[in-house]
Amino acid sequence: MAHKPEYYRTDLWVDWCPGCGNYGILTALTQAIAELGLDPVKTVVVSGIGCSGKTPHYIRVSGVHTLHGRAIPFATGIKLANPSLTVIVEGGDGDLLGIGAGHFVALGRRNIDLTVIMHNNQVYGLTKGQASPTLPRDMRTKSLLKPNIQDMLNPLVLAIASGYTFVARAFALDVKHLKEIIKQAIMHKGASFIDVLQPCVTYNDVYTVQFYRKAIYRLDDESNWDPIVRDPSEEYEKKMKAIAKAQEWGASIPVGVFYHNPLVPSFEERLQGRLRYYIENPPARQSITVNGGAPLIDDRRMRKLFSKKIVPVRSRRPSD
Ligand SMILES: Cc1ncc(C[n+]2csc(CCOP(=O)(O)OP(=O)(O)O)c2C)c(N)n1
Ligand code: SF4
Repeated sequence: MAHKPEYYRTDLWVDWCPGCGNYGILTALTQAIAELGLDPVKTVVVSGIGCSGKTPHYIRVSGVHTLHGRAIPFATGIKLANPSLTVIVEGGDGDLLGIGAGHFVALGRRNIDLTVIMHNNQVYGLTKGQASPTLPRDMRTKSLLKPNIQDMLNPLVLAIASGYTFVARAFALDVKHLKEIIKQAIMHKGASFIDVLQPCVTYNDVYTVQFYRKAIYRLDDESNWDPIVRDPSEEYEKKMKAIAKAQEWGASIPVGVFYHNPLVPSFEERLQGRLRYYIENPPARQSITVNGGAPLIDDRRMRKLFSKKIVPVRSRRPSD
């Protein structure tokens, strides 16, 4: 049954700073879920820690607010246990590309059907504005004593190189465009990534709303831009073009879909190739008990399973 976006909003007080780009992301995500008519019980929003990490509290679907940098592994477990769910990750640039960088890369390699929405404000908002991995070298925001000493990571290039099969960028305050990109990302069957340019009005006085409004242009407006891979032979060329475009930054910043490859098998399809009944009978549907409540794996069963096959299981320490 279709619901209006308001149906998907909780009554909780939203405590982001007035003017924060996160409001635009929340609105776009809620509208996208409503327009796709997603079942709130079968839709899961998973976040890490940060200002961005509060998103699941404000949206009335299933949700988990996990640990800093650990949203992707949580989401991976949820999706692989129950592939019928729609699972969306909300993370900051620090969360996903700092402490969570290894998990970010692993998701691309696996091409699990998850959607990652990155709130990219170039700073660590919740911990008061330290430089995040997306802040360019020599930039100095309001909260930094000295210009940034480290080089930046380009999130789009990293996503394409890691294997994400849908890679896009949008601006948090262009809600309509962001909503359309989120819908496309959710509908894509594979790992999708959206780099959302999200002004942090409290700690980042370099990448402001005004800055983005002046610099942003739409890839859709370029008559010859076509990011979709329709034949495996196009993959290399489309990736290279997307990587080149992703490096435009400064006076002109492209937004839209950079790369979309629907031909790569998802991790769930790869698993189905090995475990014949994986999709019909995934882990979430399987019983974890026997004989009316005893755990499937207990000490006795473990001993029986392993004693003959691998090494004898000792019941006591050798010195006892
Ligand atoms: C393991 C761990 N390390 C550090 C922290 C402290 N911490 C909390 S939020 C945060 C940074 C948040 O920045 P970002 O992920 O960019 O999100 P934002 O707040 O900007 O949305 C840090 C370092 C933590 N909670 N856990
Ligand atoms: S600190 Fe920045 S990112 Fe966090 S709520 Fe305030 S404006 Fe938004």
